[in-house]
Amino acid sequence: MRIDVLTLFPEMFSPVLGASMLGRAAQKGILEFSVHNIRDYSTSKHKNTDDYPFGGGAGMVMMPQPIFSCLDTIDENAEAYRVVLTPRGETLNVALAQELAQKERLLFLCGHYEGIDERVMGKMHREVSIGDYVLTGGELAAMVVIDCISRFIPGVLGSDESAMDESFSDGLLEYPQYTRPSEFCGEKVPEVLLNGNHAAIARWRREQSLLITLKNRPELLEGVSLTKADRLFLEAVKNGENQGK
Ligand code: 6GU
Repeated sequence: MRIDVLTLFPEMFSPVLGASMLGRAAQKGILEFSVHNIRDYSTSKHKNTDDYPFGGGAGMVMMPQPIFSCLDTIDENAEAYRVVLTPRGETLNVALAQELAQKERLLFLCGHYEGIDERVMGKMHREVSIGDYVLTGGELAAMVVIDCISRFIPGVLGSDESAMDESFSDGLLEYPQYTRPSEFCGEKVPEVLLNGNHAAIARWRREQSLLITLKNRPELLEGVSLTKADRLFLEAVKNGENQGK
């Protein structure tokens, strides 16, 4: 997948796109990143990229000219699926990440200042936010989106890793994990994980996922298909009849 990023702060991207899983995916040729400085495309004498808002008000607005020129240069045949990062966008979730992961070519425009000239929005396919808070710019949000979608692209995760078995994929939060030693600072790993009874382990993990979801994100339970055993378990927990945690 080719990923273009349009930003006023290209230097923010190299540490993230060059490291860890994303860096390895780029080395393997699975992901191909190209980060473009919007300022390079400004035709004004001082390479301006923002101007005062018509109608007045605080802050500056990103000008259309540098962004249009950049788009015309790097995506002249309009082949990329174009996403603008802005707090007014739809909120990123697993479904959106999976949808974006199917595209052959993605382009991310990072918003800044008080906003982007609305005529730019007509050139984009999607407006995306990463949550209900405001960042100083869309760069961190773009990196979050890129990282999130990369996990759904074949070959990015190792063969024994899976984007399927984790928090949110079945609508529940992830169960607790332990590794050696089986006792550390007086704290023991739950016995059920040590005895090789895979059905018991699966049930324990499911119940832990239910407990953690109930505690941290109870609203998520509304959207989960619960088995009869799940329902009985949650009832028992709510009635205070339960369970270690
Ligand atoms: Cl995409 N941009 C900015 N500036 N703030 C945000 C955001 C995006 N998503 C959440 N907050």
